[in-house]
Amino acid sequence: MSEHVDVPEDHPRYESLLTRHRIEAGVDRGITSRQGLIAQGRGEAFDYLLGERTTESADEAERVAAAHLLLADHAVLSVNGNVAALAPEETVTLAEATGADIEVNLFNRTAERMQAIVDHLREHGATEVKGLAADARIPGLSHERGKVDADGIHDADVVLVPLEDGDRAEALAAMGKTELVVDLNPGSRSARTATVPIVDNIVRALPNMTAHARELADIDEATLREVVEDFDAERALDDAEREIRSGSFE
Ligand code: PTJ
Repeated sequence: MSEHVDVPEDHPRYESLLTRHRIEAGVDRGITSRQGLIAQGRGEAFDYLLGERTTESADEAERVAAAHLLLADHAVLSVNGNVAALAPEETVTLAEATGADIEVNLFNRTAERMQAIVDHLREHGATEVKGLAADARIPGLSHERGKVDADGIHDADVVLVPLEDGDRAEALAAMGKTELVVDLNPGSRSARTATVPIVDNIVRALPNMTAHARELADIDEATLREVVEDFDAERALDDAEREIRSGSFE
């Protein structure tokens, strides 16, 4: 088990250390896979290079993603073991603010981990969590990795896929879905496949998307469509790469 460690609030890496402890606790509770620790390390490296903040460009992408969720016929927030450990409450709050469904969708799927994540999300306020039915498939993906709910991700027109692996992001895009990807690596296949790549930490991206969704909630549909259509994914990725190259590091 991970030992309890008090992180001093004045530590320069305070947020980052707290995030690490949440992932560790996720592994201990059977929510996060051990590979999730490696994914977290990779994400941290990019976050460090980005200055551990939401850039102006990422903020714009989060606003556009919020507009997509509000415009969707059926939006689904996909949750894996890392997202469940890092931001369960923030996921539930975004779902409530946008009317989206929540579905657990794992790369390393086991029945135990699926159930542990569903229970964890319920403990954090989710009323309905999809993913256990697994009565449909993402075409082109091997058995366990391709399992989804027929009335969830399979049916959705807009899917938020945070920290996704490249294969699945590509397979979902091939199904014609509008894909909103949160990934700190602007060079990853998932980010490059996305309709809206959000190069930001999931712990900052979700609350910021909720804030944007609340602000956009009363805006007319034509204006929301303008927000979505004005977005340039290629430019967002270029902006992130530029931020990484020009960063000043502590
Ligand atoms: O819980 P499972 O079984 O579905 O497995 C989830 C992981 C994350 C292990 C699986 O999807 C995986 O192996 O993903 P990858 O291929 O390592 O990709 C994860 C991506 O997320 C990488 O590009 C990381 O830079 C990025 N990332 C990691 N932590 C964060 C992040 N992006 C945003 N916020 C983070 N906190």
